[in-house]
Amino acid sequence: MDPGLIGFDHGFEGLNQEDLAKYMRKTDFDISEIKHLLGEYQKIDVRYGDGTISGDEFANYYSKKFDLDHGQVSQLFRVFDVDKGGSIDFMEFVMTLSKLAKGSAGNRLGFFFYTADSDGSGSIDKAELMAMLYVLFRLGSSEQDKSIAASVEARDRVATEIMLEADADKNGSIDVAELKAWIRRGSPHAKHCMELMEVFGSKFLA
Ligand SMILES: [Ca+2]
Ligand SMILES: [Ca+2]
Ligand SMILES: [Ca+2]
Repeated sequence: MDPGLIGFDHGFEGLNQEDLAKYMRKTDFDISEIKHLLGEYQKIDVRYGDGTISGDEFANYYSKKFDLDHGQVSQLFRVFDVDKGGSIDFMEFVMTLSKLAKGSAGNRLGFFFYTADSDGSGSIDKAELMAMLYVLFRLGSSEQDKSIAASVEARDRVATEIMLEADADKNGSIDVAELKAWIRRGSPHAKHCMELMEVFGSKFLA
C-alpha cells in the first residue's frame, strides 16, 4: 500500500473543523486547498508519524518535483522554516505557500532573492542568477522560456542583461536593495521574472 495514502487518511482524521478554520484564517487558502496541501505535506513527511518536515525530507521531495539542485532547495527550506527550529510544521508550510502563491509582489521578490542566493552570501552573483533563470524558465510555459532554459548561451545572455540592468554599483552581484529597485523599474526582464515567480508559486499547489 502506498504509504502516502495511509498518511493522507490519517491526516484527515487529525484535522478537525477547528484546525481547518485556523489554517484558513491564517492563509488565503480555501478548504479544498488546505486539504490538498495536507496531502502534499504528508507525502513530503515520509517518516510517517513524525509530523514535521526535516531539511532532508524537504530537499528530497522538491529537488525531484522541480528538478532543482539541493543547494537551491535548502535555501527554500530556510524560507519555510519561519521559527528557524530546523523543521517545517504544517502551519509554517501553509503560511509560507500562501505568501508565495497568493501574496504580494514583495513576497515573491523575497522568494526570488532567497532562492537565488544559494550560498546565503546576501547577494546574487551571475552564476546564482543563471541557476535561478534555469529553474524559472524551465517551469515557464512558453516555448521561448523553455528554449532559454535549454541553452547555456541564451541564459548567459539574459543573465548578462539582467546584471547590467540590476547591479547598480557594478560590484558583480545583486543585493536586496538592487533587486528591489530593478523590479520597481520594471524592465521586460524584471516583469517576466516576477511572472515566472507566480508560475513557480502555482507549481507548489499543483
Ligand atoms: Ca520550524
Ligand atoms: Ca550569493
Ligand atoms: Ca551590486
